[in-house]
Amino acid sequence: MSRWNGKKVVMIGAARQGVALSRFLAQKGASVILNDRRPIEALTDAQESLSGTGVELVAGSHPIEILEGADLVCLSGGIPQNLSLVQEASRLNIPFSNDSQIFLEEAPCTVIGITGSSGKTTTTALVGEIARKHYEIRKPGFNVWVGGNIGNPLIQDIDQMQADDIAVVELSSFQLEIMTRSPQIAAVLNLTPNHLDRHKTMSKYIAAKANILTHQSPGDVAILNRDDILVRELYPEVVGRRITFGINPPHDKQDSTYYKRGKLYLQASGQIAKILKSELINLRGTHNLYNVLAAVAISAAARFSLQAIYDGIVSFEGVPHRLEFIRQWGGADWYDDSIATSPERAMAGIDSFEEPIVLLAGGQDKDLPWEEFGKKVRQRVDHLILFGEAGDLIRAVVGEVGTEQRPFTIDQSETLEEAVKKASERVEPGDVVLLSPGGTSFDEFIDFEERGKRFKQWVKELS
Ligand code: UMA
Repeated sequence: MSRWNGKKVVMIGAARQGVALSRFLAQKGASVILNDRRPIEALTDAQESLSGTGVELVAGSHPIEILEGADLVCLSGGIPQNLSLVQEASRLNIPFSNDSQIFLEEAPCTVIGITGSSGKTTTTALVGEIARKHYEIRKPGFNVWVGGNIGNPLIQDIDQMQADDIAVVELSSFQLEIMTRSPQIAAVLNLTPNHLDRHKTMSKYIAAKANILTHQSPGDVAILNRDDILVRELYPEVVGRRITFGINPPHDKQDSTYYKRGKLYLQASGQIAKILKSELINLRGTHNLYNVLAAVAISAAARFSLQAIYDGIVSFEGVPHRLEFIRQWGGADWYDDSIATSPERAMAGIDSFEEPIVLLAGGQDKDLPWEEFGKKVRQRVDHLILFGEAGDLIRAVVGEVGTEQRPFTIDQSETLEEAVKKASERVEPGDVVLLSPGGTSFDEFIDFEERGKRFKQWVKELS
């Protein structure tokens, strides 16, 4: 009999996480109410996918009555803590959980958790690639599971997992916010302002991220960015082994990865191993060099072979919508970096190129500071094309067009589709056209993936 037998669970949010966790809990004997503010007609996918599981769907609002007798309330990533239903559950002292917490409690195998303000998905996918290379040779018959915030909740696969498998999970601050479990191998890639509309203050945001390592045991490993001041503040939280990553070699013999004269190195237990030449990495930009250095450190923590690390990095081509090359048109290279939903990330996108840049920026703001982004645009962007809700805000920060001064032109449009047309008029041979918006997609699209897909489609249609 499972620990869920006879328990009453209220799951809030009926999309990917909510549906996967509801199904899991119902199969284990819990009586589950799945609640969503969307009307029932908008939830046909959830309804179909859960038919026969016994999960009760409550749609259209968040009625307080569903909390009656609840033993546990589970929150999907997109559910804010200030939702009245969540506050009422808190007042009633009903414990909270989510798919990632329950996954960590139930997973039979080692779990690698990866968080940070940016680079999570790329690093998670790259570690997954390295793990697969390692498992092919060293552990045939066992599996590598890659999921979490990257798109697929791994709770749905848990019954197929074996003790010698490994799970690589991307964890967001939304998931970590309420978590009281940490993975055996935990990485914090970087900490910059993000999601402040939800977490309100930077210290609350950092506290949420810190949960990835505060519940570790002495046998566990934490991988931290030693070039990031805010991440370094987490050093005292580490209870097990610490491996750091960063560009310059550390001054001591600490377990670490670093970059020196075009090559990446791993230093572990006082021994130094050359991993590979950086020219073999298929990803652009310094931020991606950090992601690779982090992936090497994580792989060392998981004891993947040096050969697997090398093979995994060399064969890794990146993840869609992250500085993804689309095509050449008008003599320019067009890139989709729709994932850049904060000014910080858009700046990393801009920094990935040496060529003259036509930048498409906008979308919806998350109450984030844009001043640095404004400076970066004035230094590096030749033509700025604004779109969506945040257009006016960004325009105010960048300032007006001056003579002999970047940006040479600023255009503004309502929609991304119009912005693509404007870009096609501005572009000159040798340019890079970059969608690295800095804002979220929710003013115009379901998510950044839909925004990226539509952008690619409109760029491919240019004639
Ligand atoms: N909803 C309500 N009431 C509300 C708000 C939302 O009922 O007040 C409902 C919506 O109607 C919708 C559902 O909640 O039906 C949406 O929940 P969700 O946003 O958690 O959607 P999922 O599809 O389950 O996506 C989540 C993650 N979303 C968020 O964390 C916001 C996905 O991360 C993740 O890939 C997926 O689970 C699988 O694990 C996306 C994301 O944007 C990519 N993450 C943020 C980021 O990376 O910056 C954290």
